[in-house]
Amino acid sequence: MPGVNSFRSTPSRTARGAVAGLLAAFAALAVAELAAGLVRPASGPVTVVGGAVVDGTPAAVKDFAIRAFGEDDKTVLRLGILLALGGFAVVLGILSLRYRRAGAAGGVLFGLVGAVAALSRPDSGGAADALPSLAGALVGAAVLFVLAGRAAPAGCPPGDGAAGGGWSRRGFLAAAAVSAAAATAAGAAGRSLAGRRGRGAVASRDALVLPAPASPAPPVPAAAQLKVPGISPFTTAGRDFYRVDTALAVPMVDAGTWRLGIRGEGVTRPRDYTLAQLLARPLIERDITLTCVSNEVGGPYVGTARWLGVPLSALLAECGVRPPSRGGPADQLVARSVDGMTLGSPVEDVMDGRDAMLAVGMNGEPLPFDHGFPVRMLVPGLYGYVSACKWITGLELTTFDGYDPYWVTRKWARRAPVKTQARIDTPKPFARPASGTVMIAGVAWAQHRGITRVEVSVDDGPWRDADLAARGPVDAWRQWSYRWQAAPGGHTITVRATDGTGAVQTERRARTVPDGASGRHSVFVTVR
Ligand SMILES: Nc1nc2c(c(=O)[nH]1)N[C@H]1C(S)=C(S)[C@@H](COP(=O)(O)O)O[C@H]1N2
Ligand SMILES: [Mo]
Repeated sequence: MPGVNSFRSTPSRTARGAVAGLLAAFAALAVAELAAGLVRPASGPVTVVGGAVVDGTPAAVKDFAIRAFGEDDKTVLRLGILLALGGFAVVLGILSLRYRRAGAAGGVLFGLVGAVAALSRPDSGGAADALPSLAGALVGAAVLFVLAGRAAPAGCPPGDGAAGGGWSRRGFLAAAAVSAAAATAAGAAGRSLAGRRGRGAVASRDALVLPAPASPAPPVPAAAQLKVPGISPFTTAGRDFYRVDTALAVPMVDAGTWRLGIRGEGVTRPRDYTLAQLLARPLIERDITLTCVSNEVGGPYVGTARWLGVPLSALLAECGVRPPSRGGPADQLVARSVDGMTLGSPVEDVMDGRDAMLAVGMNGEPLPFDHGFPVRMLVPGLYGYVSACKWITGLELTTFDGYDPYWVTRKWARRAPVKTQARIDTPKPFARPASGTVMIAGVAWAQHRGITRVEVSVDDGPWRDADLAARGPVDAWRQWSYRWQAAPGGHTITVRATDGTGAVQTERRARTVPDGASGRHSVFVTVR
């Protein structure tokens, strides 16, 4: 019979349970990190669960996340997972004071969730990927079992409860300290292991010497770069270049062991290329603007770089590929990345003479890891999600009827040429410029069609021609500016572009899903 010391939940007792739960979760994550360092860094539980969340998130929510958190979306997701895990750990810890075995079993259950997520990742390295989650869960469960035993007061009711364990402040604190210290050490060891793995990739990038292009970028006239403060520079620096991908852990690919396979329908000579083989081919260098389909009207997910790469059309032709217009059986080119991402482009576009390429260089350097080292694909005129595969490792010729790549299974359009857009870079929304001459300026893009005109309207007044910067490459954006005589008061500035086909940018507003935002960018300012 329980005596005077029958089960009581006191604040300090609850706190001990919570601490036990959190320490167990910490130990689990640390051990998992260590195991992931040994197995494969991307198989860690937070990464795989995060990846599963990313893949399972509906397009609209993902789009919202990109909009709300921008490039911090991955940090926010990681934090969210850790917070959720922490919350469950606290609950499990408190529960385990009374139901010690059930608490430990709950911990193992979490490990199973991680293991399932790991095995279902498209880049899963096989059964071994489940190890980090399982090892972490087992250790976490053991830590919880021990700590819960020491956290529960002596004389608790027997049974599934804290039988055998007894509350001793010193015993609990000692066990807690030991587990925290061991977990910290395991976590640090895991990180250093993961870092060491990445080191081969870093070294291979450091050692890479980019060949000179056989076809250098046509010179961009100095007058293509306007000297208006606040305007986006013609060339976007690598560190300022937007990044959009689903990779929670940036793939660290060793250029020395990297291969690109080309196979599929109509590929009469399937081949695997090493990086050295690609670099030995005649390379082209081009200024190309890349845009994300998730870019809102006026949004930041667009940038221009000087890319160095292998012409893709010739490479495909070498493998026997013919575009549909010349009788080829495949109309979709599916690119696959080392992390299992798939992106599909029209074969016709890739082979129609535009500068579609497998890029190896960005602004004079090997690709940054964030932007796809060692090789990524680019097709001027198409949104990134249907063309710009980073960390590419395979090209498969197939049909649009036969295969839906990653984003298409998530409600994005199969085909997505970039929509003509103009953006006001300056003045910024809600700026308060002084009255008089105000420079309005920005960029406009319609990759592969080019920009022939940009017009500005103030307060829905008549459209007035903006000054276009000198004509640069047809695949890059074009700067524009407009000298505005501003009178005091609130004003709405709107801009629209006309592309090389003569089409004026539509005023019809469309959301980013399914094939890119449309409408015109407006900025409200208050002139002083
Ligand atoms: N492997 C891989 N490649 C990818 C993606 C991705 O998630 N994974 N995202 C695509 C999208 S949606 C865009 S807009 C571009 C962005 O390229 P950037 O990050 O270099 O700007 O990469 C594309 N290539
Ligand atoms: Mo994108």
